[in-house]
Amino acid sequence: SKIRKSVLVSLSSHQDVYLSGQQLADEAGCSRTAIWKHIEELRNEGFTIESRRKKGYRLVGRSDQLTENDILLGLETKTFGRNVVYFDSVDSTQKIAHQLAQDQAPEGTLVIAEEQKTGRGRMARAWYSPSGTGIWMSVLLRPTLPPQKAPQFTLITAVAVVQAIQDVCDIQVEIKWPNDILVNNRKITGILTELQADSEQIHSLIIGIGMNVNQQTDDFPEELLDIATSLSIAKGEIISRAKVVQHVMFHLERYYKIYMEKGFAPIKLLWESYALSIGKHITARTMNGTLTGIALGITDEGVLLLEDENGTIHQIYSADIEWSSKNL
Ligand code: BTX
Repeated sequence: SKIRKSVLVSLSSHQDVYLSGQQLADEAGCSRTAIWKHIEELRNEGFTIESRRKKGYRLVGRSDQLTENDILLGLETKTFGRNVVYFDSVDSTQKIAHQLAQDQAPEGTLVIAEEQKTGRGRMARAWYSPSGTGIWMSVLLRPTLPPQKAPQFTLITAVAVVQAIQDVCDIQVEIKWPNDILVNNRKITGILTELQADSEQIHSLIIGIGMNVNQQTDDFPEELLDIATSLSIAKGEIISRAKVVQHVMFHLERYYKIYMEKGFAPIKLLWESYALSIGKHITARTMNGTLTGIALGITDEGVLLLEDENGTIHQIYSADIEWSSKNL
């Protein structure tokens, strides 16, 4: 409910002081009696809210944490997310997962943090990963495959994330090739696939997933205001992060199995059904320059096909995509 969300937002942004029932009621636009009921409801949902006579209410803690127990309780996978390595704060879960890969950690190991100090995106870009509101995690896989297959895992992960979001939030999301998941044209999730490999074989694959979950509009820094959004903004409710993690693990494990048994074709079909860019006029900025044309689809390898004005079809392995004004 809107009131409950308002109460929670007020309490969570003033965790060091008590807020009176009247203050909360004013902010939520309801009566003090209603506030009292919503506080009870929040307690039932697992929030620890202290109340003091004449002082008011204070949020002490919340059950929506991402520790090993929070993730394991309700997890329906065989291996994915069964070995959880949790941090309150870390530089980057990718970095930790790379180390764990070297240390023979089992496949499906999940590294997750409340906060990343230096979360990263592709090409050394920064990924904003504040405490308490998002999901910042890396999954370790060890597929017996040549390294050329690695980019497909970004697409497999995207399909798994889309299905997890649909399960938990039931909202419309779209994939933008290769690694963004969008809601209302704003980025809600970014995926970063990295690998340790020799020329013939992948040793380990580290899939980084950054999901904006409970941020409100005010929580994003200026430069992200127009490009980022969160599940909570889209849905209008506070979302359980642990539940989202569990569903992502579930679908990722499922699609990984399908992929290893049947190849990329079944995933490709699903991916294309969620993709935003197919059939559109796009601009692709690659390391070797900029191309414009129609996005035809992806190949069986997960490579983007772009047809330029002369009818030449280009294979694009890595790029940033923008819609051209020609679509309008
Ligand atoms: P990317 O290079 O496609 O996108 C990075 C760009 O996205 C940034 O330059 C910025 O414009 C924008 N951005 C930064 N932070 C956010 C955010 N929170 N929400 C929306 N947009 C944002 C995408 O890279 C891949 C990101 C993977 C992040 C995960 S988190 C767990 C793991 N650990 C780690 O260090 N990275 C991965």
